[in-house]
Amino acid sequence: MTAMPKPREIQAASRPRLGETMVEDFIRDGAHLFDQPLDPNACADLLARIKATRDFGAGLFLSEEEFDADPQYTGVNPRPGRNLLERFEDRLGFVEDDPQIVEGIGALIGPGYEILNKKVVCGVPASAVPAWLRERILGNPVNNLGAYVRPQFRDVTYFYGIDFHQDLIDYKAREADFLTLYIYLHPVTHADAPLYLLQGSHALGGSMFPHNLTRIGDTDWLYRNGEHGDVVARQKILTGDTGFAAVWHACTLHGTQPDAADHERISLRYLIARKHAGPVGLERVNATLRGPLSLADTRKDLAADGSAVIRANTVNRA
Ligand SMILES: O=C(O)CCC(=O)C(=O)O
Repeated sequence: MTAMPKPREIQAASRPRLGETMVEDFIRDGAHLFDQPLDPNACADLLARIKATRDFGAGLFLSEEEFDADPQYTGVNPRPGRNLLERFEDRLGFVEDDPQIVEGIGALIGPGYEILNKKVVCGVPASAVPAWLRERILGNPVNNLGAYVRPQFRDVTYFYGIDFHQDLIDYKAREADFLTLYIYLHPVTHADAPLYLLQGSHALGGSMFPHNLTRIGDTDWLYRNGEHGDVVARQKILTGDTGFAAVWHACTLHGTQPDAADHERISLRYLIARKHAGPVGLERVNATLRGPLSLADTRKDLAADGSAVIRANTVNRA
């Protein structure tokens, strides 16, 4: 006689598989927010180790004179050989081996995926940013502070807010074959520079930064991508607890406001690319996009030396 399924088994069998849910979420929203946090103890342990490496205060920054003596706007992000996460490689299993991450990402881009990039991202509070620097960067769309940080601390990316952008921005001429995985290592409230995600914005494909966005309600934005049309994208503010994890499409608009708390916000950011040659969920997602999958030019806000030439910011008005 066949054994009767137990109630928990019936529940599990009737629940859509995570991979399928993620593909559906990507088609609709361009993102998936994981239900279960990653191991909070492992997050707290990693956070303590990161914080022990430096004081995330004003001492991070060059003086104005030091900066002006030799301004360097490019090559100031973490890179192989200068990336704090390289020291903690053996502590990242709670992310990279987490069953929901492995299953979900595998469903979207297939097994054997490649980590293109992983790093610590810090939202710097206003109290830590020197007054001269706050004045200089006021209103800039991309306040990646790497240029102003002392070289020995450039193993982390520091933001004082970044306007709505696509992660495709850093990958000229590359197809949107990768995902971003973003993890909070501590609780993130409205004051801690949470991610602002524009759900559904991926639908217009790749688009040059800065983006054409008009606020049309409390949470909605009208987003236009030239000849590729427009879409109403809903703003979702990603507040969350320790271990909160989200993954989004390379064309999904997102950004942060400056950290309004009196302490830094520390997160992990992974870019994960497809390697699998067979069919993957992302192909179904990309088949629904109305715009290009790659861009010859991704941004027009910078001069040749990497300094900002456009001073406008949308997310700060959100
Ligand atoms: O962590 C942040 O404040 C912004 C991160 C982000 O949007 C990015 O790195 O693309």
